[in-house]
Amino acid sequence: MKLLVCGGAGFIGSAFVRRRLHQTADSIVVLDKLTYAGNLANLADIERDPSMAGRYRFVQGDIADPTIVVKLVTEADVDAVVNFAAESHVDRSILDAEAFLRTGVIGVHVLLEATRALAAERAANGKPAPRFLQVSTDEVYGSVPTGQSVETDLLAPASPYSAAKAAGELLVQAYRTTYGLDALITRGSNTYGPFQYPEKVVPLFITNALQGLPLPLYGDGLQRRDWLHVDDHADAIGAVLDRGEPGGIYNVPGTGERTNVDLTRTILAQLDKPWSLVRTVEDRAGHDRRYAMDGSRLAALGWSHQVAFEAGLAETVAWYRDHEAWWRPLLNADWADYYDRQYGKRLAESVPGA
Ligand code: NAD
Ligand code: TDX
Repeated sequence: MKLLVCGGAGFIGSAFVRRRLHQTADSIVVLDKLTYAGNLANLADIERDPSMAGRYRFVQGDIADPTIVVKLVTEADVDAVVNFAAESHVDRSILDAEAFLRTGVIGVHVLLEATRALAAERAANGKPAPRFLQVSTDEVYGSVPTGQSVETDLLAPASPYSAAKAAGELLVQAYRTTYGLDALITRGSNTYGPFQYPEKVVPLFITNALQGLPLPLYGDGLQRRDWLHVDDHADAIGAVLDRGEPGGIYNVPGTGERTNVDLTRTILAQLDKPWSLVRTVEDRAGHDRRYAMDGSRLAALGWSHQVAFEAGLAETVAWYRDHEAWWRPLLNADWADYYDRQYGKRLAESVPGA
């Protein structure tokens, strides 16, 4: 297949591109705006590998820019568009939501329009319809006090981030219903692994601990997340792209729930660092207590987890320990500004972690 992968220079997108080029004969164009979270270093190993480099091309651009999107979707006659592009950090959406809506709603609309035009062209030429896969999140369900979310549940997003993701999804579903677009959605769980920008809790706590800096744990730390290794997430998206029912929505669960306190203890133990680094700080506004999803629809496509949580986390901790050259340059002036806005007051008012 000939794929357009939007947001392919980010954490999960780059894993998808790497694994897809390894596992298939696909050719891939990556369209990425290279926001603070996009990083060409995430794709450097592909450019160095002759078995993959010839089937890969990078284009810098915005999914909300119709000129570039029409060129890469409609004129390039792709077989599928896989959209990872988004502003992806809940805390930043609470500080300022505008970019989340621009990319998550307008950007998704631009991609859908270009894919709709391509579908019409292909239908006129008797060619198969292009697929559209929107990478979404468990956060669209909102907090789930008990049980597990199934794909038919109502959406109840709580943060500006998850509201933008839900809005993008609803637009995708509307294009499926109104125009018959072959559009799919995956809802992935909290993802961890190498190449994750250090704002998210796993890389933040690892890199802070490595530097002897405090670990800011929000509220009581008893919020629960179901952790999914990035390679498993990437392969699940591949399985849905290859074998998903037209119009299908698929949960991608992790391997088991953990509280943030448990997660923090495991990270510290793997780094041989003391609990005294942990600071209890003011909670995230609107903080979802728990996410949990049922994965039987995806399992029916033949996908299963390959990475157990403890092994995956140990490998991730080791990766950050060995790849300071990757993360250190990310801690620049923009990072310092964000860190101060997000954690300055919180840390000044913090107490030792319970
Ligand atoms: P990320 O922030 O690491 O990467 C996002 C990428 O999108 C970056 O490379 C960025 O430059 C690019 N991008 C942002 N706006 C763009 C635009 N307007 N045009 C083109 N490119 C743009 O995010 P991630 O963690 O890899 O997440 C990827 C996707 O998966 C997102 O849609 C996110 O909502 C979803 N998701 C993430 C998780 C998780 O735990 N990280 C879990 C479930 C779903
Ligand atoms: O400094 C912190 N302290 C803390 O206690 C940070 C950054 C987070 N946390 C807590 C908040 C959450 O309960 O850790 C948990 C995980 O936080 P994040 O890493 O920010 O992830 P989350 O908000 O759960 O969202 C993630 O999973 C779903 C991704 O960022 C989203 O893109 C994805 O959709």
